[in-house]
Amino acid sequence: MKIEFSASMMCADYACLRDEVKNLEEAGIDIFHIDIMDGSFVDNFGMGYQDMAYIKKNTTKQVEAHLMVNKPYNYLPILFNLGIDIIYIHPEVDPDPATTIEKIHQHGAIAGIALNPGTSIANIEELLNTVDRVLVLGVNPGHAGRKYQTYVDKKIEKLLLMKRDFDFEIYIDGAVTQERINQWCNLGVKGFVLGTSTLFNKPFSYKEAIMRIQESDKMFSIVQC
Ligand code: S6P
Ligand code: MG
Repeated sequence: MKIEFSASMMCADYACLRDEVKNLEEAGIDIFHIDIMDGSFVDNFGMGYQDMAYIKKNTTKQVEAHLMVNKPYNYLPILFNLGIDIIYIHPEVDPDPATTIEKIHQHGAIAGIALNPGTSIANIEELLNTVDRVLVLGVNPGHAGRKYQTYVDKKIEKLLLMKRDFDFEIYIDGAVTQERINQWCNLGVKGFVLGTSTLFNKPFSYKEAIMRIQESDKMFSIVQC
């Protein structure tokens, strides 16, 4: 199974977004991850329309929007207009998440739900019938550089078991360290969102960062087989 890596673009250097996109692409990133925040669902503002438009226009890679906003359905027309490939909503702030997911599918995009550490699987289980992806947040939402909530491990384990009965893939966002990638990459987690823990603000290039991750991933696979 190929593991996918997303770059969390709120951690990028906005003084040179053009170079950032190019260097991340060349480094082998699979997806550009855009955190959209409304200052209400979380106490922060993330990226905006222009950022998404620029990145989408300047890459051939997939672009995903992680909507950390209330009423995520309000944002769909904008995202459809930009051709965003993957859309994650937080289901607890949508009164009818199944309809929102249906609309995303009707538009031909990939639909996912994002689960905060405190959001229980019991509350979203039926939605697992409808989504392509589940984005498990390892940190409380809204900021980069936050501490991993270790109780999330149990939720990932549960989802890995449930994946057998449903048709979705699991991705992890937040405090994705090398250790965490090694912990999950051979157990069925499909991808990881890379932020300050492994990719950004490092004394080495993005290419080297991805190489280090992939080499370790490979070594881990060999040990496991
Ligand atoms: C968190 C957001 C994430 C962060 C990412 C940063 O609310 O959804 O996408 O940007 O977690 O990574 P790190 O390694 O700094 O936690
Ligand atoms: Mg995110």
